[in-house]
Amino acid sequence: MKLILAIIQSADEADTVQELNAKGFFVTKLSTTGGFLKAKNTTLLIGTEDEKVDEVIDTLKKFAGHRMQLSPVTGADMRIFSHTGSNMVEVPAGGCVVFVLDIDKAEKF
Ligand code: 2BA
Repeated sequence: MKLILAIIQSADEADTVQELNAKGFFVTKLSTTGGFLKAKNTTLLIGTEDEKVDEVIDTLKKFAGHRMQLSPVTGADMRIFSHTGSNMVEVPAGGCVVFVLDIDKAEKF
């Protein structure tokens, strides 16, 4: 048995947890704060069998990992991007820090 501790961006929480639940994983969400930047983030606790750890990590990568995503350009930025003919711009999103811990015993009662 393993306990996966995943610190993700709060914006990615809903989709990530929904996908993990749909795949049958149990998840606990904690509202946390980064010690360095003091920005809110979310820490997920996921207890699972050893052989399912990779499936959890793949899901975290897909739904919460670093990626580029399209975002609408607004306000003053419109002038900078108006020459592209699009009001959408690619911005970096996501980011996940994962720890996998060995669990000696897990019980529910
Ligand atoms: P990341 O390394 O991607 O970390 C994102 C968040 O994940 C961190 O938020 C923290 O909440 C958690 N985290 C990361 N590594 C951890 C660890 N070893 N133990 C416990 N929690 C951990 P923040 O602390 O606000 O850090 C935000 C970003 O600032 C970090 O992104 C990293 O790029 C930078 N950073 C953090 N601490 C730093 C330090 N001491 N010196 C230089 N840069 C630092």
